[in-house]
Amino acid sequence: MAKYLDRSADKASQQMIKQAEKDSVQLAWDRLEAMQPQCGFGELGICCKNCKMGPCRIDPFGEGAQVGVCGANVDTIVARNLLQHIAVGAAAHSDHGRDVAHTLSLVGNGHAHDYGISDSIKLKEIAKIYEIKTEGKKDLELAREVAEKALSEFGQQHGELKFASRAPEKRAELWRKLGIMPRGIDREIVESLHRVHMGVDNDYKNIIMHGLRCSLGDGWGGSMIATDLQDIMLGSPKPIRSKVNLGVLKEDHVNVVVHGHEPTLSEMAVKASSDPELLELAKKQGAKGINLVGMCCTANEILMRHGVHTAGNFLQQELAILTGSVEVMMVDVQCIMPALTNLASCFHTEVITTSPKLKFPGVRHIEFKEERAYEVAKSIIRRAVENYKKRDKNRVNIPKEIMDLVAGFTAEQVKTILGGRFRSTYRPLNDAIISGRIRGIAGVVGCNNPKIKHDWAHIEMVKELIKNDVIVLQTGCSAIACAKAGLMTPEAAMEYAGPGLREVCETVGLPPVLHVGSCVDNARILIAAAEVVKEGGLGEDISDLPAAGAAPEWMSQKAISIGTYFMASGVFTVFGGDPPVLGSKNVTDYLCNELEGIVGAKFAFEEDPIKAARMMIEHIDKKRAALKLTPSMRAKV
Ligand code: SF4
Ligand code: MSK
Repeated sequence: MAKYLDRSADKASQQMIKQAEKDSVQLAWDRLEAMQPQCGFGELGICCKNCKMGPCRIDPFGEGAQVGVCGANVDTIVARNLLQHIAVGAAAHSDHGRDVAHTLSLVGNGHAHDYGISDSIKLKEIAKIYEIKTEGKKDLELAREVAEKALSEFGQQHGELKFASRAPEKRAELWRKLGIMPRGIDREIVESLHRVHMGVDNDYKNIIMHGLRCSLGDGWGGSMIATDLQDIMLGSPKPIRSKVNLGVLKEDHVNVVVHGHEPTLSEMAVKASSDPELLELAKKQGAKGINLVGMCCTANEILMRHGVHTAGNFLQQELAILTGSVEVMMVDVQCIMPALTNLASCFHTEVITTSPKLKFPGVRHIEFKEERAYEVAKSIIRRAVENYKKRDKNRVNIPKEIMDLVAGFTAEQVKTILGGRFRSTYRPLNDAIISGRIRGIAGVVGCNNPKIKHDWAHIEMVKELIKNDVIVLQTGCSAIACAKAGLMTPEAAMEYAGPGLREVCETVGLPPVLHVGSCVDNARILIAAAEVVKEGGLGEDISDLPAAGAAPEWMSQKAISIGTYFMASGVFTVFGGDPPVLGSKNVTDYLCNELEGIVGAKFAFEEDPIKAARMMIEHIDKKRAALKLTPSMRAKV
């Protein structure tokens, strides 16, 4: 098969990969090929470079060294490496949450005039969870107090994270009993780094249990703070129609791609892209207008709130530049390939960094300041407009592929859509699950990875799930993959869903696959699961639910943290590629078997997306049987 067909399931991406081959431009897939053979020790997680007595590596065939210079065995080394990944992922999400809380604090104190309070109902709800009195208080005063409380949870040393109280009581009690209730967000991350220092934690089970605690501080802490405080400031999403894939780039417009994760600046960039002064300037440059589109999770944020078009997911960031039509790619943090600037230098595209946490040598940096957010956004869009005249029109090659989707499904919105505006409730969802029209719920999330055909595993897995009446909630690049495949429209239910799910979708006009948002918005999935438990009739804990999670094309440390907090919250979770733990039989067995008896959920590793989907469905059926529910309309997979 031609390389470009093998590398991506997405037609627009195939076209650009073919173009790259013709132009001898290196992409992630080529760099992966050049990297072969990849280090087998690293793949298995059995190398350690935590101190200068090493690097040490364990012989997987049992003939050479079986312990590091310090005596650490394979179980310790593998578990420590895993904990390090979880800590890094949790840190990335949580630092995002911290920045959002900081912005809300500036808003409350009157120092960030470009933002305001967009959802005062949610502000009050969150204040209540933080046990802040709301009566007689103005929004800004409340915002100040909520922000302070949220910020204090990062450095909190004792007690429990407040948002963990949103989990079912039985789950919270289990976390307490196991000693894994997160105390403070930063505290669990720092303790993870302490434990992996040379000569600290040697017990692989003890190390992994702290990994669970650290990840819970992400899911029920940092990520949840990011999601909820963003909703308060920028608005809570509602179902919204939009378009996705590289075809959203426009030949006759100034194209600005915003890429990364944090929505604070991109929110202002959306506004600046319709600034009359800049539109006038764009016309003077010969462009018909300014076309701002998103990439990766920044895309998901502005899609959910404003319906801004999405150009693509992780493996399409280079492909967008290759179209020759991008004036500026504005990046914030996370999942920004260092390869971008080299590629951009072959075109007129300017990459602009905006966070002090992410710079490229020699690349223009326009630093984001919350206090003058709109001014910063405007200056970046202005640069894009001015760059339009440098575009080489002969090199413009924009794929035609474009797909409709509906996004904006939060835990609150699903409740309203199903229960009606005056009686928001999960009852109809629970009843549909109990009656078997909906067999179960799956969260399918995570990245792309050039080791797996781009988008293919997401699409195949999700199609298999909905065909079997499992409703799917999605975030991140996984959501973008399935949106491009046309799975996120109400009409998709007719074509792809099983009879039970189709009936439910048709009744309420819901797509069978719901776009729930960005990576931090996996917190919305946790809240939805907790709400379903609270509604009653499906057990007392998240682990009782006929539900499962998956990250079929994962690559980042954040995906490991997400998978871990899904599992620690009681959700059976399948990873599409093996996390680097297979070098230790004990660690693998602990994660994939023993933990089920401890936290009511475990991991599984399965690269074949159909097999993985069937494992999820089997698990869902097992939970249905335990709840003594009628078999679903499709009893057999
Ligand atoms: Fe080797 Fe132990 Fe140092 Fe790791 S901590 S590099 S296993 S000596
Ligand atoms: S952007 S973490 S590649 S989902 Fe959230 Fe996509 Fe994974 Fe980054």
